[in-house]
Amino acid sequence: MTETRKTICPLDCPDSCGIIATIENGKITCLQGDPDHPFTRGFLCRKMRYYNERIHSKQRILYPQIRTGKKGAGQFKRISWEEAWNLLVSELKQIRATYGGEALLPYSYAGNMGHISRWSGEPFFHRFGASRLKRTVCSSAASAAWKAHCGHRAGSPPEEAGESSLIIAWGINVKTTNIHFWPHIQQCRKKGGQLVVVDPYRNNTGNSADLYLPVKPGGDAALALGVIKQILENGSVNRDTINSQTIGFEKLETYVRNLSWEMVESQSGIQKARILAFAELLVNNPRTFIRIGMGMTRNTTGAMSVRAVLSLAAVLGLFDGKKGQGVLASSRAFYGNSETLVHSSLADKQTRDINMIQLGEALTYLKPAVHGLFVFNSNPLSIAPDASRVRKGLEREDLFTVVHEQVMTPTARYADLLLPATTSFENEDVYTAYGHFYMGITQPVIPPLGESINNFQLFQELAIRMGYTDPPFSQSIQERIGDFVKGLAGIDPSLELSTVQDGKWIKSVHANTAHAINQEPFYFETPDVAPGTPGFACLRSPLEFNDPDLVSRFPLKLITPPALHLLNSTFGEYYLQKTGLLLIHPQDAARYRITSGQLVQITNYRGTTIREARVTDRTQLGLVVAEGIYWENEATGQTGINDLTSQKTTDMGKGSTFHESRVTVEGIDR
Ligand SMILES: Nc1nc2c(c(=O)[nH]1)N[C@H]1C(S)=C(S)[C@@H](COP(=O)(O)OP(=O)(O)OC[C@H]3O[C@@H](n4cnc5c(=O)[nH]c(N)nc54)[C@H](O)[C@@H]3O)O[C@H]1N2
Ligand SMILES: Nc1nc2c(c(=O)[nH]1)N[C@H]1C(S)=C(S)[C@@H](COP(=O)(O)OP(=O)(O)OC[C@H]3O[C@@H](n4cnc5c(=O)[nH]c(N)nc54)[C@H](O)[C@@H]3O)O[C@H]1N2
Ligand code: SF4
Ligand SMILES: [Mo]
Repeated sequence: MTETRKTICPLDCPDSCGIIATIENGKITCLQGDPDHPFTRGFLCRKMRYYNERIHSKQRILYPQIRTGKKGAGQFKRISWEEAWNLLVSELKQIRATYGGEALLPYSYAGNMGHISRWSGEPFFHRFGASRLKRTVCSSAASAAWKAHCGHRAGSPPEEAGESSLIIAWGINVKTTNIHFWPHIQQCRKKGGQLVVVDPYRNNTGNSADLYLPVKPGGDAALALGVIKQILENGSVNRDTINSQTIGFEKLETYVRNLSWEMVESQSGIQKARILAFAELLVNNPRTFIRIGMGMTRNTTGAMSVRAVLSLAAVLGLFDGKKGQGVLASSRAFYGNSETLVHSSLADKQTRDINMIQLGEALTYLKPAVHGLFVFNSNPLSIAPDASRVRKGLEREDLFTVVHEQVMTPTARYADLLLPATTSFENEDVYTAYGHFYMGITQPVIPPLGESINNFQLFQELAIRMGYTDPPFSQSIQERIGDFVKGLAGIDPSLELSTVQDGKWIKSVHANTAHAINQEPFYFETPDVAPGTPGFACLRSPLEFNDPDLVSRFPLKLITPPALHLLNSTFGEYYLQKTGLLLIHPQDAARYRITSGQLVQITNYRGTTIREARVTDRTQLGLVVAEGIYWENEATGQTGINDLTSQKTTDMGKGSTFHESRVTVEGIDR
């Protein structure tokens, strides 16, 4: 029997695509884009088009297992769920009795973006009294910067870009990470509009740009403030816009007027003449849309970069809300009452916070020590920075590690207890998006495979077996979805929930007003910043890039953005034999005697890994680029790219600094 069902892509991607799945005899045989989805309009990226193979693959973990080999060896024995529950409950009870609740650390992120799947562990961990994971790895620097200057604005609907005459992709690789924004760029260009890409290397999107600006990594604030300086100096600033829509321009104006062009050029890496030309382009195109990516935030001045670009947008009047104008960092189309998901009131006290970026530190140095690690919806050994520290932690014999997973990830290999997880196609959930203004609710497409259970079931059952009788633990998944959706800002209150299940799209009410001259003014100056940081956008230097000791030992800068065919570390099982490429500038390649195709050892004081060199002028002198989080490989001893990245955090939001490492390289003979 063949039938089709609608669902939503669960992956951590701004597009949150509508999907039509074809099911034949209980198996998903085909996945296609849903033409009715207003933003993603019927096409899927390559990763999801073949995701049915991953769902039904031999690599799926389908039964509970316990470790039989040494930690990391990936040797396990099948057990029953009853045995698994008994072991889990007795280990957790023992950890709590011996060391206290905070000795347990949950570790989860966004393997499945469904709001229920993502947050279903929180009620349990609050009730247990576990340490609290601060989930800062992705967008916290950008969010802190946005909130400080824009307050509760939602950002502009991306469709508006199609009406623009100029689109700036600033620190975002649209063609790789936000592919459904591309048709709007095409629409803009068809009518004679232009695309500018600001990025330290000519990425996939930069290759197709009308203008590419090779900013220094961490140099965006200098570029943005340089443009403001030029707009002020040549008198094209629109005082009416500034007076009517913004607050606190004076200090920024004085600061920018006093900035030297030498400073702007040296920090941005862009010559003055090019900055003047960029300023002219912006002033001549009032219908400009700035799409801000996460890439520019992943260094120790990341929040400041966003603050400066937002300040430039405000000077240009892009928050005005006229046709074709816009600024989008990530959509806040819907925002919910998170309490309906996390139930923090179940905690009887405030327990300690642990930043997920500093997992290495938490597992190796932190006192009182972590003795239980509960991983789900994430693959920390691959995605967290400073992986050699994380690995050291996972090797500890006095650490009990539970991993709830779909496939045998590098982290799963270190589990003491391994539990089988469903894919999103096997359970219901609710999805909003961070790249557009639509949400939807899904039903299971197929029943759970093997003995796999979903995140919600896992924690509901565990809570009951721990003896917790609080009401949230007897909720059904439908009740949790209902609670969450009821409180969502962005939904039309008259909407009947039962009418929108299964492939109907709900448009945020903010989509109509979001970018209009409404709500709040833009604050050039804000008290809402980190201590010691001025309230307005200004220049700061990235810490690791400019550390004189590290500069002398590790002459090259490294950034590590996503690859087209991976989604963070998801799909890594397909590329076990691949090291991934390292892009290196021809002059650096000559200096280190490296040729394309050669293997290179990349090293710094944190760790080392191997990649295949690609000599290219797509990157700038002094900068190497490693796209993609390929898995480490126990069999070959190959480590991952995050062995080189740092646990340092951003200037605001305590976010990640994946694009700020210093390294050296050495060619190795095959
Ligand atoms: N195919 C694919 N798609 C993905 C992902 C994936 O892994 N693969 N990951 C998803 C996730 S979780 C996220 S958060 C998003 C992230 O997607 P994006 O928002 O695009 O962020 P990044 O890919 O980290 O970086 C984007 C660009 O920023 C550049 N960059 C690095 N440092 C700087 C800088 O200092 N200044 C400027 N201007 N640019 C800089 C990088 O070179 C890169 O080209 O993508 C999502 N989509
Ligand atoms: N070097 C470097 N590192 C980075 C980044 C970078 O640009 N460079 N990007 C960072 C960013 S932006 C992010 S968002 C993080 C992402 O970090 P993670 O959210 O950990 O992302 P994934 O690597 O996709 O791993 C998710 C895992 O969850 C599993 N999974 C999927 N669905 C479910 C489910 O329903 N239940 C359970 N139990 N498991 C499930 C998948 O099989 C997968 O192994 O990585 C960060 N790491
Ligand atoms: S990964 Fe992104 S582009 Fe690909 S199907 Fe999922 S939401 Fe769409
Ligand atoms: Mo992310």
